[in-house]
Amino acid sequence: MKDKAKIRELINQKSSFLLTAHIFPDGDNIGSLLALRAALQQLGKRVQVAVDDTVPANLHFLAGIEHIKRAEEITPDFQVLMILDSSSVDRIGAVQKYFNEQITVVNIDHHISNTGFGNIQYLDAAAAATAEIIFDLLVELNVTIDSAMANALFTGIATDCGFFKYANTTVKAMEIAGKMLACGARPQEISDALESKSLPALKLLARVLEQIQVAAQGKLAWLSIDEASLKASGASHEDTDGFINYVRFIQGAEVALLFREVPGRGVKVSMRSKGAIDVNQLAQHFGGGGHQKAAGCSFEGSLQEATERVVRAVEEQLRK
Ligand SMILES: [Mn+2]
Repeated sequence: MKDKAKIRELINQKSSFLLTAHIFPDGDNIGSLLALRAALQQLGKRVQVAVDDTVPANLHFLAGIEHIKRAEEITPDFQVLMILDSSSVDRIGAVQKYFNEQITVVNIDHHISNTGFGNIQYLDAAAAATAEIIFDLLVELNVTIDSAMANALFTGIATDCGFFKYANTTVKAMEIAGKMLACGARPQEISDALESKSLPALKLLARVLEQIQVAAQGKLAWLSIDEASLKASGASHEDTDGFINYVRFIQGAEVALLFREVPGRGVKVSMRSKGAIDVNQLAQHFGGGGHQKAAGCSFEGSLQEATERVVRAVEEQLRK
C-alpha cells in the first residue's frame, strides 16, 4: 500500500503533527524523523517529534537532533500521528499513549513484517530504508531538500544498507543517495560518526569477540553480551549496536546472531543472514520481525534461555 497522494492531502489539510519511530533508535528512523520534521516545518506546520528511548551518541551529529523529545514531553494537541520505520504499534513504546479517536495515524515503513496498522499506510518492503520512502514523500510534497535534510536522509539509507554493502542495496537507493550528495549530504562526516566507538565499547568488543561461538559446521555464529560484562566495561547498550557485523565477518557463517541483555528490558536478539535463511520469518516466530536478511526480536527471560531457543531454531532451519 502506497497512499502517497492521501498523505499529501492529509498534510495539506492539517496543521499539527507528531512524528515518532521505533525504540532502540537507529540512523534510519532518526534520519527519517529529522528530514520529515524539516519538510513539514517548511510547509508551515507545527511539528513535534518523540522517541521513547535514548538517541545513540553516534547520531548526535545530525542537525535538529535536540528536537527529538521523550514521550512525556509531548503536548497532545496534534491532529496527525506519523509513525516511521516501525513494523508494529508496540515498537513505539510509550508514544502509544497518544492514540485516540480524534487523530489520524499514518504508517510509513519498509519492514516486510509490517502489520498494516493505522488509517493511512505507505509501505514499501522493496525500499532499502524508510528514508528512501521519506525522500519520495518530500518529492510528492514539493519541498526543497536542504543540506541538513539531505544529510539526514543519506544517513538513513546508508545505515540500513551498511553503506551500500548489504543485499538490500538497490539502484534506487544509490540514486537517491547520489541526489542527497548533490543537495549537500556529507558522506565522510556520516561514516565517521556512524563508525565511531567509545574506548569502553572497543574494549568490550575485544573481550566479547573471544567468546564467539559457532554451530552447524560453522554456518551459524553468535555472540552473547550479558549485563555484567556491559556494566564492567563502562559501555552503554547503544555502543554494542554494530557488534553483529563482526559475527557476520566469519567465513562460512550463513547466519549471525547477537544476544544482548539490556538492563531492565530483557534480551534483545539481532539476526543477520548471508544465505538462504529468512531471518524475518525466524524473528516473527519469536514475536519480532524485520527484513529477510536483517531482523530481530526480544525475550523477557534469561540470556541463556534466549540463546538456547534461537540457536536451536536456526540449527533446525540449517538442517533442512
Ligand atoms: Mn529502517
